Amino acid sequence: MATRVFSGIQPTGAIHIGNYVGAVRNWVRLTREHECYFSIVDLHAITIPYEVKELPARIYEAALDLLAAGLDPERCVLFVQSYVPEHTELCWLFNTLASVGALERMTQFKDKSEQFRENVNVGLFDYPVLQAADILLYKADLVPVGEDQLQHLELSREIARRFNHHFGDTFPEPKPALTPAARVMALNEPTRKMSKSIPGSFISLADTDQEIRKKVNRAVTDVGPLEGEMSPGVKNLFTLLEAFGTPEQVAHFQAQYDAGSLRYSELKPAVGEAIAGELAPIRERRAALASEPGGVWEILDAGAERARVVARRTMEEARERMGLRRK
Ligand code: AQP
Repeated sequence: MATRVFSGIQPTGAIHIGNYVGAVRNWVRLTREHECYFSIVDLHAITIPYEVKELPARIYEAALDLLAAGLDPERCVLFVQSYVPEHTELCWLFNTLASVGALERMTQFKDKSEQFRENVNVGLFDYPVLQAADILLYKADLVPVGEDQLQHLELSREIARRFNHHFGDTFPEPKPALTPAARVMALNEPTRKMSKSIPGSFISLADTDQEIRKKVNRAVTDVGPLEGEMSPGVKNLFTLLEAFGTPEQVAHFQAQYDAGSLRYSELKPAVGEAIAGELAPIRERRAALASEPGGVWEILDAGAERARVVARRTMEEARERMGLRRK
């Protein structure tokens, strides 16, 4: 039986090259072999402060980026989370199985509560339970994730186990598919990860060649003396070259580095060139898709319809198992 895959991305800003090498490029590969569900998780995005007026455009832009980056709606189901209300219904059922203590231990909750002290809302606390519902609604067995999401995925597995134990075998325990690429760090602060919500940290999929080159040239490389260690900024340039360049280029600059003769004036343009080369066709597809009015929303509506077929079936089963339906 084909493996079912689920993953999501938040419409919290422009999709960047970190999201691309850390997630989206891998998603495209997975669609060649598996039944895949990819969601723009807007209900997760609203757990942190956001501009109401901007959200529809962010969702649209995220879909545009994903399609341009190679997700083919014929080969996967691409949809917006809130268009499939079963996500929140299953989340409620799962809330009765998730322990407050486990949620309190979630690193992301602790980090985000620190970051948004003025708005530590219940949605933020419940985020991993909604994530469990996202995955299990489709009975996904494989979830491509970054290392930072492993704790959440473990909770999804725990919820699946508890549900099956109390109400009968219903959900598979989803396994992580760890993304092979290294984490891309922020260009302006290479000790933090590149993030949509950190201005100056990222190169977006929609950036022009000129913007890409300029951003790479300005990337921070020196962060003070580090004895015998590659500085995080230089390491990040190597990460990018590994992700976008050729193995020969990586070997060439590594040899320069080892010999103590690394020249940023050569490395940075090579990195910029490699990124620009891979993003150019994506940007072209993006422009073509954007010129078809209604095209992207139609794809998302059709995706939500397809997702709902599976989601409704799972919900009926879950309600029945939990005694929420008359015999
Ligand atoms: N810097 C990164 N390097 C590699 N992979 C990354 N991902 C995110 N940043 C990097 C991977 O992208 C997928 C989607 O991420 P998300 O939208 O769910 O949220 P995130 O991880 O919080 O991404 P951002 O860009 O940092 O967004 P904000 O600023 O809103 O928090 C995930 O698989 C993630 O691992």
